[in-house]
Amino acid sequence: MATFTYYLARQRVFRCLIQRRFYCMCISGKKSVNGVNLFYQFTGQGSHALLLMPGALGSGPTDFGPQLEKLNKSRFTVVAWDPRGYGRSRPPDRDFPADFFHRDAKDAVDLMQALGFTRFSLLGWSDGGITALIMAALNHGLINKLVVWGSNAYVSEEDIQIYQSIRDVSLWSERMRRPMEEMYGAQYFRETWEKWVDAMRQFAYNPQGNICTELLHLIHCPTLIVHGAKDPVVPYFHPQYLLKNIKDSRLHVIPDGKHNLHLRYTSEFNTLVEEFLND
Ligand code: TYC
Repeated sequence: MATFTYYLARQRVFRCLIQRRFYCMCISGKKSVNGVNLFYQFTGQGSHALLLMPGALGSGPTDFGPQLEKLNKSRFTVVAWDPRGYGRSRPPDRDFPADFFHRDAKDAVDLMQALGFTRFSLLGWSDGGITALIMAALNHGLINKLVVWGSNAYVSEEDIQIYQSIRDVSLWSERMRRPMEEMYGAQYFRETWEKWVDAMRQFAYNPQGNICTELLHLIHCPTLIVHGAKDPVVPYFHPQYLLKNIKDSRLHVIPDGKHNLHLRYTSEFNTLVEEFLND
């Protein structure tokens, strides 16, 4: 933590507009990790460190505006990162080798260690939650508590059909597509999204569509699984599977929540998470 505090002192704090609606007194920077310059933001000065982990093609500013702005800054030091090839962690362009979730997990651990954190909790959304599950399973001493939502440990036939139905971004609503096109440009976004869908479909060739099921029993930290009952892309059997296979886990369902429940039901989500982390 000392290294990190020293590092902070040398950074410029600025108020940045995120998601067009939220302001965050965030410090941002890039850190060279595993040969890539990873972008991160952080805010708050609490003793409990948190890492916010975005979803597919996501980034700190696009995926976590209300968390960066509103999570309790005296209790938490909140860090958000952009995985390699996403958001402002470019170059490089994103690719999807078979082990890309494990690669993200190692990048995230190494980034937090490079920033001087010796113990922290994880808030992982969707793909970020898959990465967080792997991190928690493989780094016991490092991970304090875990929160995941919209995540899956394997790919089923139903998931494959959902992936296929959203592969063509020209069929997306303007509201969903525009922020991504603004961040990436239309071509990079379209091509990278298609690569992501194809990579997810590859998991179907693993036994039982495995992504990280064999690691779940290694997760020992307290785990909160959140699910939106109206999530159109992640069926309910996924959070149920996580609940059954992670020892110290509990499930909280938000009845009207969809996939982006933390953006839509911010105060319910933030309160739930803060209570779990403070507990
Ligand atoms: N995992 C995606 C993300 O990280 C969301 C998603 C889940 C998309 C399931 C399609 O069938 C799907 N945002």
